[in-house]
Amino acid sequence: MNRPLKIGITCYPSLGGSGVVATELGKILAEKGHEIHFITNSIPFRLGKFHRNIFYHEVEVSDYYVFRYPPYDLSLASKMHQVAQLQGLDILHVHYAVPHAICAYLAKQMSGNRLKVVTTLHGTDITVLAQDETLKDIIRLGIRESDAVTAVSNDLIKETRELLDISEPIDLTYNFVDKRIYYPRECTDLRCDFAEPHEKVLMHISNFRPVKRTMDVVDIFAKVNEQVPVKLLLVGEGPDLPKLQNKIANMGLTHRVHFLGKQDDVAQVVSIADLMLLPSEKESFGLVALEAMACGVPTIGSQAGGIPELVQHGVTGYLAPIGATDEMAAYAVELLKDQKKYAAFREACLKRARTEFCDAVISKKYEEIYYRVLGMP
Ligand code: GMT
Repeated sequence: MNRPLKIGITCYPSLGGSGVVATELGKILAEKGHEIHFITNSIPFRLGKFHRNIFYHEVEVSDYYVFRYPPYDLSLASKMHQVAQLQGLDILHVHYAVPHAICAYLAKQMSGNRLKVVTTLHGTDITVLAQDETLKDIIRLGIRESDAVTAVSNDLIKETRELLDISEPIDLTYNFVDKRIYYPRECTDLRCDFAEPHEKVLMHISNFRPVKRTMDVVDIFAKVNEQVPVKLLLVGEGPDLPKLQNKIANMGLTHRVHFLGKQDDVAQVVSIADLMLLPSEKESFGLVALEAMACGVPTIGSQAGGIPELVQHGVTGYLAPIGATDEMAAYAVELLKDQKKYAAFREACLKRARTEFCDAVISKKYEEIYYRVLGMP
């Protein structure tokens, strides 16, 4: 039996799936007896209440007047080093390559190479940023200098190898959900606030960035609405939202759409839905489809990135080529009209989320990686 570890975790504390996965992982590892030190610029939003074995170290940035751009990355690297020294960290686990993997590399140098660094790639840090010539070489450095690199899908591993010419091993660590939080919630009352009993509910949750193709969400919804009475619930905020609101108004569909804004209790909100829509242009994994799956909600989405590794076409949802909104709408109608098929999909969703993508399986995988890099097999 290996000893518990002292693990520093750096992530984006207030944004997106990578921060959610990093925070949930920290919570689970702390429950298993490891000591977790979050080194971030604010308290991770999913941390919630007090947790035994979890500590938070805030990164403060110098705003000295000569700086045109305050050097956040250098302050983070220094803080990582200080926390590693003071707390005796074994591992620094950074989520999202930019700038975290590079800051961790600097912290490791400062600690005389004693500290081990694990980097988890989440998606846009490779699929978007590694295509940017101003960042490509430094992302490659961060990856090559990590003691272990993990990625959230086989597709992301493949893209990383192709875009950055990386031949070192990359471990697969899928996103996961905590089954004590993600299960089908009772939501009869809540559902009544948004839909009549005879209406179905389609849902989309994202940061409303262009890669999410939210205009496709509305097109799919409008096409389904011609054949089945449906409501669309949009959860989250982001740059494409105003454009989307205009499109919905121009189509005369405002009365059938609810904008819920950002929501913390995703399991409760997702449980209202009959189907999740995820027609993304790029999606290394699609955490939201897993959250829906764990609540028994099938996804209709695109075949982008790692989505097919999560959503089994014809079993836990349906997938079509990017932009094929007619096909996606037809699949949605098929599932919504066939109660028997829908029940089978729902069961398959629950089973798959609980077995393949549960917290116990994936957190064990991360622990194995930590012990491996520390030479404690
Ligand atoms: O979806 C986003 O744009 C946010 C981004 C993030 O970094 O938080 O999400 C990425 O990481 C998630 C967690 O691993 C994945 O589930 C998402 O698929 C991935 N997003 C993209 O690849 C676009």
